[in-house]
Order: sequence, then C-alpha cells, then structure tokens
Amino acid sequence: MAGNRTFTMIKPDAVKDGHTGSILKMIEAAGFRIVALKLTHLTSERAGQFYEVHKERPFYKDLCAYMSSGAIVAAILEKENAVADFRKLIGATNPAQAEEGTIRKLFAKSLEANAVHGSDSDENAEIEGNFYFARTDKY
Ligand code: YYY
Ligand code: MG
Repeated sequence: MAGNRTFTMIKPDAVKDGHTGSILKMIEAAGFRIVALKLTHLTSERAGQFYEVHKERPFYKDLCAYMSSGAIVAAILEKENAVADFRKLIGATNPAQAEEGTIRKLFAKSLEANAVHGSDSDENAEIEGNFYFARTDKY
C-alpha cells in the first residue's frame, strides 16, 4: 500500500461557494491519492454522531446545525504519513491562526465554517471513513 489513510470533508460553505475543485486539486497536488469520494448532505442527527466526541463542548449544537446546513464532500485519502501531513496542509482549526498557503487560510470563513475537516489519528481516520463509505465497496 502506498502509505496510510486519512479522512476529510469539504464543509458546507466551501462546497456552496464552489471551492470543491480547487480544494481537491490542492489535496492531489500535495501528494494525496483520493481513494473514495462522495457528495452528500448530513442530517443534524448524523452530524451529531460524527462529532459525538465534542458533545459536551459549547460549540457542539451550532456545529451540528452548520454541518447539516448544506452539501459536503467526504473523501478517504492515501499518502505516507497521511494524518499528520493532511493536518499540516489544512492548517490550524481557527483560520486566523492558519499558516499562509494552507487550505483553511485560503478558504475558511470563520472558526466554525473552516472549509475542511481532517482526522486527528489513524484510528479516527478509519472510524470516520467507515462512517461514510460502506465496507462492501472496494477502496
Ligand atoms: O480537528 P479540527 O476540525 O481542527 O478541530 P476540533 O477541535 O476537532 O473541532 C471540530 C470543529 O468544531 C472545528 O473544525 C470547528 C468547530 N469548532 C468551533 O466551532 N468552535 C470551537 N471553539 C472549536 C471548534
Ligand atoms: Mg478534530
């Protein structure tokens, strides 16, 4: 296998504003191979399940409403050192702190509408990929 895997979502504002192509292009240009790809629209319940780890946080309710407010693009990506390298490519959670040239610096509108998700560990990358893509598909 050519490296390991991470999981990403392009969030509602970035999809709505027509940045899907630009973001996927940056992802591929950075050496990630797209292994699975889907455009979908979460219900608030599904968004709540995805972000369950944050359920006690003050921003949880708004985050679930936001993440179900429009279509998203979900993808599994493969590269050596995928999780850490992808977090570097997207930049800090708060776009005000994201480095120049990162996806969040370029496309985020706010802390909540911060353009993309990236898994924080190999274990979560696996869980999050399985949340969107059936194991009966080959990927
Ligand atoms: O992994 P990452 O997306 O960079 O940040 P998390 O701390 O896991 O938070 C998930 C998600 O929640 C974040 O991308 C934006 C939103 N959020 C928020 O709206 N307000 C905060 N204070 C922290 C996070
Ligand atoms: Mg996170």
